[in-house]
Amino acid sequence: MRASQKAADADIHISGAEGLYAKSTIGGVVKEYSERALHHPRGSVDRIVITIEEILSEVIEAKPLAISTIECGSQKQAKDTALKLLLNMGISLKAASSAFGVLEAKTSMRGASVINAKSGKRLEPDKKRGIRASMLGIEPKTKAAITRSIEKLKGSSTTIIEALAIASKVASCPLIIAEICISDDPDYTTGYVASDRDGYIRIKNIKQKGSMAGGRVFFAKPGSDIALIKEYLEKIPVMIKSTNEQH
Ligand code: PML
Ligand code: MG
Repeated sequence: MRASQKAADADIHISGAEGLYAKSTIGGVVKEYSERALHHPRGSVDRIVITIEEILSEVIEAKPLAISTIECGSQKQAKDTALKLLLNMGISLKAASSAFGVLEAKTSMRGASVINAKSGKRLEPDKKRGIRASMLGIEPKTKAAITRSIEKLKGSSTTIIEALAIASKVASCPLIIAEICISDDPDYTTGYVASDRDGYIRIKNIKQKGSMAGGRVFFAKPGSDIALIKEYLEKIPVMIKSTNEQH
């Protein structure tokens, strides 16, 4: 689903969501997605596009990243924490600064920016749209187990689970080293840094309440072919599923 609001120069992205679902559940999902778009904290929408597509190709499985949370008292502390984590994951200072530039820009993108983890150069072919991690779902038992495990966390469990599913697919892409996300919802101030090695690390207070800025940045291994990254993230179906040891 993608929903937007017309504006003088370009449409403003309001809401987006995706999933892999059993055919029998489609009616309920369409209702849920349209209602989400119609009552979104980013503003009113005048266009909602819902695409329903049968998956015929093989669905790959990927494990959900382990969740941890870092409490930060201020935006500065949260940004410093995110930066430290990224540097520790092998992201250069130049690339991390380039990412913060994208995440703090006034207009947020529908998709994510992909940045070379060393040079900091943006790689996505369409800089306005970005690359949207799509064709991903979370297997119902895994979703139920994660929902139970995050009950005590303050935050919307739907938001956390959907973000975790995206981060887990992104981390399963061999050409991506790490991701940083700051929600573009004005009332949601928790962001995250994620990687296959370190898991899904939530960072509290990474933005000021009321800000419409935010988005996602994926850091690519230097020398990666952006066409392969785009193909994997947008076209290859991935179901997030726990292994038995994770339950
Ligand atoms: C979004 O708005 O889609 C991003 C949500 C980030 C969720 C962070 C968390 O609370 O785990
Ligand atoms: Mg959002």
